[in-house]
Amino acid sequence: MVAGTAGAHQPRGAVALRAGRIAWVGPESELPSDYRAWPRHDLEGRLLTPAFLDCHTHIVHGGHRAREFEMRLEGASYEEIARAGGGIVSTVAATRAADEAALIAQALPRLDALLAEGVSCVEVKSGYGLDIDTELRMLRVARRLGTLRPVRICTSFLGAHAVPAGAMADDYIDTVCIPALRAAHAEGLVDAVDGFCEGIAFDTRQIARVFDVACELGLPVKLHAEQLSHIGGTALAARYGALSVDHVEYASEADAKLLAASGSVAVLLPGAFYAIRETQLPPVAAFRAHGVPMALATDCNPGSSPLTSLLLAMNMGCTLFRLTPEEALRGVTAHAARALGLRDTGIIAPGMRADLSVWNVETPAELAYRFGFNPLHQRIFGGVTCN
Ligand code: DI6
Ligand code: FE
Repeated sequence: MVAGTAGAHQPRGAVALRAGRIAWVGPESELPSDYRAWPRHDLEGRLLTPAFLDCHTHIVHGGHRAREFEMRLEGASYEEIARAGGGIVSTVAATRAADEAALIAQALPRLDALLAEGVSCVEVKSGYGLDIDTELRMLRVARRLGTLRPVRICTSFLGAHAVPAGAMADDYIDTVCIPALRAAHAEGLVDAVDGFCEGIAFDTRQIARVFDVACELGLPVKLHAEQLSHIGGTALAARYGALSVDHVEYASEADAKLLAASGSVAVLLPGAFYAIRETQLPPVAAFRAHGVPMALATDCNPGSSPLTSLLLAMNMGCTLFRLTPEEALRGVTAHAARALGLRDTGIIAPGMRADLSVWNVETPAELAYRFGFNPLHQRIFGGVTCN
């Protein structure tokens, strides 16, 4: 299949797809003669991008937290709600109560909303079980989602997300988190290991104990770090060669240097910044200056970021964090792929998977500039047109 495409003011481009991979890409005028006789799919000048990847989500969870939204409007902060027994642990109760079918039924509309905007790969975290059974059930559900829709799912084990009510953090790490990680890994359910390093969650020493097990199992790590305060999660993650550090509003210039050296991606989550009305901006200028790749994701979760639009995350990344539209586009494609450790997607180049999105726009900037509008024309997943 050959897809002819271009922006309005660009020369027409062409991409040759074979067996689910990109075989050739370049100006249509230079299309090698071998490909000229192939069936052709004319995109009529539409913009073609790599398929988007949402590299940080919690789409598998039970229930919602609209009441907390009201409480925040009445003046309570995200941290106050968490310390009062709301927040993550309240979603834990709803998730434990939901069986596999119920979790799938609740996650599918969220997944479908992402796919409808050109996403073809979604990272899904556990972390609302905080017991062995429920953590494994969440990850099984995440894997199932990948069989129910044309999408690639990457799983992250997030047992170190919150301390369950009545438990002590260190005890929880020993008796639940680490055994759950080992069991989930044995079942092939874990692509990466994540944690929440924060005053209301786990400190660097506790996260390091989980990361040590990840290393022993040969699993890459990533970390929710420096979201609400600066407690050293970024430096810790860099020491473990993390794929990504996520949120990072409170990260410093020194952290940016460490990330550049470790090759970790800074995943910016403007939906959470917006929803909890954070005022500390992530150090975008330092990330740029030191060459830290920046990704953007929805952080879709029922508390701090009930967002199921990666296009809106791009707009917010530009408007709130002052990313350029090009940085936003890289943030949901090449850099998002890197944040997931994927080397076969995120750019349009020979040998890459034929995961592509076709847009009813003329320029890449149009993707980030509108909000509340979906210009997707078509999604191509593994070389197959999905809609
Ligand atoms: N940071 C987040 O933004 C989500 N988890 C985390 O560690 C929030 C999870 C929630 O509020 O339910
Ligand atoms: Fe998160």
